[in-house]
Amino acid sequence: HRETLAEGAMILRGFALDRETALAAAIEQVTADTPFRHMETPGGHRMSAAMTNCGELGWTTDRRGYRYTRDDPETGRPWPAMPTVFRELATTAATAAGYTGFDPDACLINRYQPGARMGLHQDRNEQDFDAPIVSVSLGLPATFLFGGDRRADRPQRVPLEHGDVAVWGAAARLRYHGIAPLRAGSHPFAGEARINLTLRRAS
Ligand code: MD3
Ligand code: FE
Repeated sequence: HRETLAEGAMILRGFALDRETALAAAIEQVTADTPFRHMETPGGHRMSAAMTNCGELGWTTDRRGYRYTRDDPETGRPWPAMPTVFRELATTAATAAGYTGFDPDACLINRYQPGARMGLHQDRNEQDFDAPIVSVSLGLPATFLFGGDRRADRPQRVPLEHGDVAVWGAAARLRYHGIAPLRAGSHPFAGEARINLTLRRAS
């Protein structure tokens, strides 16, 4: 079912569940080619979530800044192609949330192990903010922090579980958001981890 968090922001509970076998195989295939790594922020901090990408463009950070690149800086090769199951899940979820014509060119894959978190931030490295963003939660549950238009706005805490898909755009596109430190546990899909797919139109 569909839960509205705010104007333009929705959670489709369990929307990815009927594709979990194909999703697991696709994640395996991408991460074998271009493994998870802990990136460094411009401020010199190691990100606690491990990341990799697929699609034409991949989000990266290092001492020089946040940006999208065509090549994996670790291997010097293009990011692997976006698996069809990712693209189809994203466009279907966007449509179900009321955003037609979503065509993602970038998929960031985040892996959270116990204690990993993501501080409050806005997603603003994309060329235009007209396209929505689709996020797929897999494995261990997490607490999503849904803030406001200013960093100081106190975030709402929203549980995200295996199979949940969040879609946000329009008035919610630049809302501050983050993930609270992951609690230890085990889940049949991903073991002692949470995996998040964030699908975006970067260019
Ligand atoms: C934002 N990832 O990679 S996406 C990111 O779960 C990122 O790994 C988080 O933020 C993660 O940039 C959160 C989940 C999400 C869900 C609903 C939202 C982000 C949202 C609604 C509005 C704004
Ligand atoms: Fe984000």
